Amino acid sequence: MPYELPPLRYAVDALEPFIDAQTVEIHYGKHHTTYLKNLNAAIEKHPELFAMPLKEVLTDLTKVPEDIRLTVKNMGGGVYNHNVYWTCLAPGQGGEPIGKLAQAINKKWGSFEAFKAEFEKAALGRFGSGWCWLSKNKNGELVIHSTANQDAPMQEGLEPLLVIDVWEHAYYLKYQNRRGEYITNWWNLVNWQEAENRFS
Ligand code: MN3
Repeated sequence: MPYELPPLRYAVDALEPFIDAQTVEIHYGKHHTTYLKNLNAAIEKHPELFAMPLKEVLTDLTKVPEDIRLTVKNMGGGVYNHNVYWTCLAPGQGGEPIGKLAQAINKKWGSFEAFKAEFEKAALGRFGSGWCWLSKNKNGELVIHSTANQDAPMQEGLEPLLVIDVWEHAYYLKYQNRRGEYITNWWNLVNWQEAENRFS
């Protein structure tokens, strides 16, 4: 069975005014959907891979036959990373981290404000297209890091908790070159419950 696109948990205009409806429509309906279409088309050549969860495929790409490995890395990462991105957003959210994750953030960075500043720096500093993540390493410690293109945290041995897409297609219609303003507004949509669930 080919991989499927998880439905959006909210309406395309639900993230307004921070992320506009047209951006969500194109980002989810065209970009994300196209990654999925291209991933499925590649895996059709080795359909036994469909039996594995996508996350597992991306965690160990050596299991993927060489003729489709690069396509699976790029297109599969495009699908997986966006799956995480949409669930990390929710209308009427934002505010501060909760639960065990809040404790871990305070322990590592001293305060939510200090964490935010470092996360924003990493998101702004990603040159070109990519993603900025809060992830957990194998020792359960929190890490802020960014990945290029459609690389996924699992390829660095990390477990993703929270992500912002900093490809221009994620913000250009509303913010043009103002990535910093998009990042500032993105905090208003962060689904901390989702991040806490992933952490615990
Ligand atoms: Mn994107």
